Amino acid sequence: MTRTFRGALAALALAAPLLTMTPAEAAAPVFRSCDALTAKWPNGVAKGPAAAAKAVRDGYSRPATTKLAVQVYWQNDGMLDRDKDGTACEN
Ligand SMILES: [Ca+2]
Repeated sequence: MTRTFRGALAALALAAPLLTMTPAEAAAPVFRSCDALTAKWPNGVAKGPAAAAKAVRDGYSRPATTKLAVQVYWQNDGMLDRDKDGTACEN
């Protein structure tokens, strides 16, 4: 019983990264700085339309919300969305 449980846990641990990362997310580029990100998306990237609207209300230019831009947001949010308002590299 215990042995089976450990085996199940090990299998789950191996499968977990596959469940949380889709190939599309894995392909979203990582940017080391906002200078690098805004070279491609001058107004930054938002996690979705609501976050983009908030950025505009806050006085920024509208950030990108294309599918790739949203993936880039989630790929880089820890580093580049320091105020955690849903837009990385707003300006
Ligand atoms: Ca932000």
